[in-house]
Amino acid sequence: MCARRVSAKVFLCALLGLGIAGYAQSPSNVLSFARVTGVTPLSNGVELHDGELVMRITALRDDVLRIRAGRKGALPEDASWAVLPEARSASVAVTQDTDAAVAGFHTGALRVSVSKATGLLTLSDLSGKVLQQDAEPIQFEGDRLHLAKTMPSDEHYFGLGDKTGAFDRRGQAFRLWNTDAYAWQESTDPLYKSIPFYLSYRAGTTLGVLIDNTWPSSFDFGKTLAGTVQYRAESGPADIYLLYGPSAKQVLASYAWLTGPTPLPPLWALGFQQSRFSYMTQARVLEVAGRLRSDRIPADAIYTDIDYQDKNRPFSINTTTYPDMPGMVAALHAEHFHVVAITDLHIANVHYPPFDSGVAGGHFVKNPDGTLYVGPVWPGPSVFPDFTRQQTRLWWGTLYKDFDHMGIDGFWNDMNEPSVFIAHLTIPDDVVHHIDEPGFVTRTATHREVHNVYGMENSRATYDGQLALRPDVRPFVLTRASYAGGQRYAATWTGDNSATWNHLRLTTSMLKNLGLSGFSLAGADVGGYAGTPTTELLTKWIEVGAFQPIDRDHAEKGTGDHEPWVGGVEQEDIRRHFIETRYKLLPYLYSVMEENTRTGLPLLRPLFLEFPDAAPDRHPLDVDLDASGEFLVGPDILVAAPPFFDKTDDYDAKLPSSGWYDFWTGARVDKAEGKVATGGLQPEAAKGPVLSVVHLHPELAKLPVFVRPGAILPLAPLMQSTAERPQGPLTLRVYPGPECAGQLYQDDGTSFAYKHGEFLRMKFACDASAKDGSLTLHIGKHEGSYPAWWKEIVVEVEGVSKAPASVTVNGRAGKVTSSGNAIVVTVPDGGGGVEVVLQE
Ligand code: MIG
Repeated sequence: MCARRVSAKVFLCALLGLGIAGYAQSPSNVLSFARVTGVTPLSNGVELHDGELVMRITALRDDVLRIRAGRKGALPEDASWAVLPEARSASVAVTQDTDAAVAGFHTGALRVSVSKATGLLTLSDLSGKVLQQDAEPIQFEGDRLHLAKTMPSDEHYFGLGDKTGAFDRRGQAFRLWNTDAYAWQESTDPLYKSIPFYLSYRAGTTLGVLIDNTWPSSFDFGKTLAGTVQYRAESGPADIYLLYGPSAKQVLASYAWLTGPTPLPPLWALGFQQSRFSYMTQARVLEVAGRLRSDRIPADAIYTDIDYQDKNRPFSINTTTYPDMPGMVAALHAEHFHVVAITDLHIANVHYPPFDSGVAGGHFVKNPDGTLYVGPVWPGPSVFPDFTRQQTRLWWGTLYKDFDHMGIDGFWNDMNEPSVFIAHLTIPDDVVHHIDEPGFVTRTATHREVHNVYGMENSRATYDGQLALRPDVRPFVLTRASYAGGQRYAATWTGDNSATWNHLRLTTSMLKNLGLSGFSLAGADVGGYAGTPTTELLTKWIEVGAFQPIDRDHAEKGTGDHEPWVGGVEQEDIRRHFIETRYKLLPYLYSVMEENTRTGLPLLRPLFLEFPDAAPDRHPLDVDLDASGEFLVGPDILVAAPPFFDKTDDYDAKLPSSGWYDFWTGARVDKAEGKVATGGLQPEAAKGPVLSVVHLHPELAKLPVFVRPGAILPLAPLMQSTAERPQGPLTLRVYPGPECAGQLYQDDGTSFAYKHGEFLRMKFACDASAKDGSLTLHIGKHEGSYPAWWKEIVVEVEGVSKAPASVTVNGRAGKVTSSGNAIVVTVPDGGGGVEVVLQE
């Protein structure tokens, strides 16, 4: 028999951690995998036994392991909502390492060993560096699961989606239970999403951990029990994936391999989006859209919230206030707006087509006694689709037919935790769902089991429904609730934030953690949802939002207006400038999003992702207070917002290497003082500490933004929407420095033609290493068949004060002008590649 090690400490934590009242499991019900009594080598891993407990550890790749464990000699079902079947079934051969003391194996990258005497698992790299160490063996308490890992004092934890609080999860604890957390605050938990994936990061070495279990669960990073990371699930499988870096970038790439990347979004989704709960009439929608155009605020999307519907019934229209929705959509399209309509998942419990067809198809979840479950939401008594059934998702997709015919471009899936207006806030635990799904054993499941994956399957049904209705158009879905892997179907936002300075600050860590959890397309309501922002707050929020992936201005019913003109012309001018900057940067932003589909690297990045070596001890710079307001936009742009927006004190931003440039002026930033330095074509090599510090003074109209030395940024002429074809040249801003390179990706922005070669890809590189003081810029040839909008490229070499002696373009003399801190050369680009040589 196996030893049953129950620490009273850990047991008590179970009660506290999940807050289950009346929990009185007898300790005799506790089974720990506390010694190894049997070892079965497998070609791709090992299977271990401890009495009735079984644990199988396999290698999907050399750097990705999976651990499954179960009771009664049985492994959990091999099925997943999160992990792609092709990843789950991947396998590599391993070398067995089992000896008298340990059972285990190694791959080309990892070694796993389980102590035969204690059952404790150690994961290390091949040099022996420990990546994860069990503090307690895997433990089952009845149906409950408990894991405990040691917590080195220099280890940091990131991920778990948009959980709020400090960016680093260390010292914090979280519950996974999707919750409509209206007006949540910094300490609120749980929130809307459950993404059981985190990165443990220690001096540049990263391990990703996905625990694929949809039941109510909790992660505790040393809050309850110092020095121990604990995971608990109330039930469900022990099904764990370990993703080795060592770089965080590699872990994110592996996570995208495991759970699927974010599909390439339509270009317009990266434009400015305007929303409110609600524009009460069609006339008001058109008025707001018209004002955006007449005030020349670039914008791409406008949202209709629940009041466009008849009695808040999803898939209906209030024809009194929205008398001609098709006409409205057509008018908005003519003005180059895309329209996103909300379509909540709850269906009114009255006879109307979605209800009647849903009942006929058996698509709504039922009470244990077989009657329809009816709960109150916005339409009043409502019924709830059984989204874990493939047939139900297909039916849900057909509900969009009329809106699709009308030309509505995107759909917003709100309330899908799901939210129900009862004290329990959601569907009761015992309501019966079905899992009826290729790859799963067909069975019923309680709401409690599928709750955390319900919103993701709602957004999946919407996404697939769009694809079925318009196979040639990239869908856009915005979801509030989700689960690991949900990035395959929808963009997301952080729910009902508040119009306060603190909430603007929180967007940075929430969006960083979402990006580290697979969700690159994420935003926070610009201006804050609950409450009315002050003029200054709205201005600053629009400035920061312009650099965040989804840039959507949104507000709650009953609050003052949030649109960019609110507060007067002077404020509007500031805000316009930032939104215009976003539009000029769209070629860069879109190229990063395309890269994301291949690499899993998010658009909004923490500093440590790109600069793991910035601090001498290799701790993640983002955890330092004076860098906590900073974030990267793609690999090259750093937004250095202050740690606290409402403090007007000067602050010292940390730049994670030396030789950065000011994005706004092109000037090089002196690493010591923050003074502007200009120089020749070949910036001096970095001296002294790698990190540089810039002294900054907060100003309402300004947001400090810096560019990495060695970046080449592609910019477009200003447009009022992405539907315009840019008029004028492509601009390449060259920031001389080490590893100087850039890229550009373009396509039609809406269809899947890029999959058949209709894209345009270009690579850029610059070299300032020649001894003669020259700088050479290589503009790559056009790859792919999508035509460029430009015939000329304006090359701006930043941070250069004196005009070069000569310029050649493909070997012929060219003309150069200087402008501010840059020198400018205009070159023709016929697609065959250009070489520009600037000679001092
Ligand atoms: O109970 O549709 O988070 O963005 O405007 C509120 C109305 C329901 C909550 C969403 C919010 C949306 C609002 N919804």
